[in-house]
Amino acid sequence: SKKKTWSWDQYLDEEKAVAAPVRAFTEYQSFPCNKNGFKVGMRLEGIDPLHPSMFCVLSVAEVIGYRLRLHIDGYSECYDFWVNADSPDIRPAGWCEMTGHKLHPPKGFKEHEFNWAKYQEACNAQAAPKNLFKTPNNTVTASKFQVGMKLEAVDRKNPCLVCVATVADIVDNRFLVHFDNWDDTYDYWCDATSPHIHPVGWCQGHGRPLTAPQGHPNPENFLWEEYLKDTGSTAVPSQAFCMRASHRFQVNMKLEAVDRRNPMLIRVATIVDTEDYRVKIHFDGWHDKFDFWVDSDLPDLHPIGWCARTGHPVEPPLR
Ligand code: MLZ
Repeated sequence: SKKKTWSWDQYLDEEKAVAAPVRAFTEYQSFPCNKNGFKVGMRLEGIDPLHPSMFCVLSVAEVIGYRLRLHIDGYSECYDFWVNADSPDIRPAGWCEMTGHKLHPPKGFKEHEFNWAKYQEACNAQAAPKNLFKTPNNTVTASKFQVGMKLEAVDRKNPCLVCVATVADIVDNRFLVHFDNWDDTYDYWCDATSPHIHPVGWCQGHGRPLTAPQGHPNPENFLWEEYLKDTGSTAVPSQAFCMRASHRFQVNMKLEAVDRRNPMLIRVATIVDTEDYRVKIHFDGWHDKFDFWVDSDLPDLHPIGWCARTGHPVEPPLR
């Protein structure tokens, strides 16, 4: 018997459902305009998702459609992760040296003994050509965010906390938010339009508690004025913040979403709840207990037809 191929058109028809409109998606979620040119074995540099302050030596372990599984050289495969081919988190070999970033070498190498040319020769591997990487299109206007400046930021691992934070790094139009006296596992990259960041004094102005730096001698009575003086730092100017408008997704809209328990899979999904900057994702046919909230601009959400267009399998609803 011939297996009928699953189709979005037929499914939307049967379910009397609507697709999330393409205009609701960001550039990094929508249909790409180039092909994924990365090949298995190519080497590159990129952000370690578990340590966002670190740029590591990576190799392409798998390519499916517009996505890549990346391996952190010298470390266990359990740290492999998936990105889209246009991810701003990946850079060509030599980028760290060129931009004054520290490159975390493969396990077994000392920091200063790593050399790309020698490493490629030793691995008999090719560096991913520069033209495969997305080039930042926005002519980077001098941002008012500068390294070392302080701000108040949502701890995205503990989203009810707004904490004392510092701009720790800047690349193109994005900067790294680091929480004072915490390790880098809470760090995240964002831009000036992020809803998670606020100027110094925002908590006080909004009657919300501000979490002081870890180990602060008097966390209940944290005073910015004193802290800025003690740390010899300045606040990010409040005009630097320009929070984006809320998203345009609505409940019941259908889309394609990466399964975060098995991130090589993209599933047919529905938006089941919304907040201004977040959506709750449900995988069609699966139990509600697997539903989860994500930022609406997560690059793992795509319009219907994205998989078909980019040559990626899509997991149809469970029946
Ligand atoms: N319960 C956690 C909270 C950490 C908050 C860090 N914020 C940057 C802990 O104490 O480890």
